[in-house]
Amino acid sequence: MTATLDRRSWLARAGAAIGVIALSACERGVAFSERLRVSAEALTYRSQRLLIPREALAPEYDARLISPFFKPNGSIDPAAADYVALRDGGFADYRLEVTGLVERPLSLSLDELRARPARTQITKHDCVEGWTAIGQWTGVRLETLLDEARLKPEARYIVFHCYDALTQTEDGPRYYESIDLVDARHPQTILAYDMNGEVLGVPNGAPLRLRIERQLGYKQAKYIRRIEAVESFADIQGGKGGYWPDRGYEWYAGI
Ligand SMILES: Nc1nc2c(c(=O)[nH]1)N[C@H]1C(S)=C(S)[C@@H](COP(=O)(O)O)O[C@H]1N2
Ligand SMILES: [Mo]
Repeated sequence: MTATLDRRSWLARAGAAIGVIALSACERGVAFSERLRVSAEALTYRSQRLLIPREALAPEYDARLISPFFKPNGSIDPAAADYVALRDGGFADYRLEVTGLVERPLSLSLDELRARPARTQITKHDCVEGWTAIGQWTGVRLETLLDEARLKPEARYIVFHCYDALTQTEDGPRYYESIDLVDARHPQTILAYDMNGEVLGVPNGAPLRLRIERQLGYKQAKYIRRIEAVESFADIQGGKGGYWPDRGYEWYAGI
């Protein structure tokens, strides 16, 4: 690749990052100028990170650096009736469905998920709002489940369908997100059921949430109901691959 091309792609990515900043909507309560300042400081760093190979690991931290408070953000207490019923039953009836372009669809209880090899990682969460928090996550690697379900060759993206809806009912559009197979198979991409050594609480996405450590906070789908392997996400909700991407955010939110 020539230097000119490198520079051009850097500018395109920087432009995309600015787009994200300008359109940020999950930043209620923070003055726009403050967001711009905070985000501008992050921009140089973020642009450099974008040049790192996508397979590279995100930094992991010492347990002493775990944030005393990990701010729950976005939905923090879903009110959809199906979620409330599961929560009231201590998630005993919860099943993670793995569907779509797979040879062998899965339906797994939390005990079954916990019986699989677990990965623990201490990483930094980075929300477009301008705050970060370091947390410890334990869960099953997404790749483990995809290999069990056996992806069909046409599968290109993994979609995460969540329980929560902005309207707080089952009828409204529910949160969803999607990632490609490079991120899906990344060693740090896990479905987490524990946070900081304890069972994941409702505010942070119980009973199961995604950790995908090379992307921004809004990609970290909480309250996962179903995982679907697809060839394209054009026909899902707004067609942009995620709740916030449908509302102007970048689909690829690399950090
Ligand atoms: N299902 C669902 N997942 C979600 C959200 C949400 O509202 N609903 N908010 C996103 C945003 S913007 C952020 S910053 C993180 C917040 O995760 P936390 O609550 O553990 O801090 O979750 C992301 N995942
Ligand atoms: Mo966020």
